[in-house]
Amino acid sequence: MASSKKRSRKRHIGNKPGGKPNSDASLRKHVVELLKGSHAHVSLADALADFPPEKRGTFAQGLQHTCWQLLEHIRLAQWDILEFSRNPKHLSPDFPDGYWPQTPAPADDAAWTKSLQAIENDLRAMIRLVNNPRANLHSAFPWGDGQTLLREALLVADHNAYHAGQVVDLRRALGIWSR
Ligand code: NI
Repeated sequence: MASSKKRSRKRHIGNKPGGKPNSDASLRKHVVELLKGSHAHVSLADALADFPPEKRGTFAQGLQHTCWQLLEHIRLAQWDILEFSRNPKHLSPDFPDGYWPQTPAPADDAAWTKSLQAIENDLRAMIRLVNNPRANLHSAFPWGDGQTLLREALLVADHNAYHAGQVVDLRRALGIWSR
């Protein structure tokens, strides 16, 4: 591990007037934009918005998952990555069963809303971690196998974007996507 004494302390966030751009603040900004994920494609929130309740557990021909399955998978994976990034004692669920719901449809309206809200809350928590200037993006966590906060944040953005695309495809196949 590199000596922490050699690491320069950045007291200023953002670009210093007349100085070099602050690459740390710039990287955090780009990663947060990626996590919000609506520049190059539909955001996860938009993909899931106003999903008709009666179709939450419906399979479309040729597609593997219902929207409830995708929603819960997104929630579980994001929660696991977030907790791994901030909690040394976090235990990941069994793969793959622990990353998917038991049933193709939610038990009720409340289950759907709870899952959706958890996804929003956990995403905000990940963004707070990335925005915390005291959290080093590049140093390996003292736990794990060399993972960094930067790697985990990019993993969340990548995974959410992949499954947001699947939600849009599912909606198209079910005839409930109007864009
Ligand atoms: Ni996945």
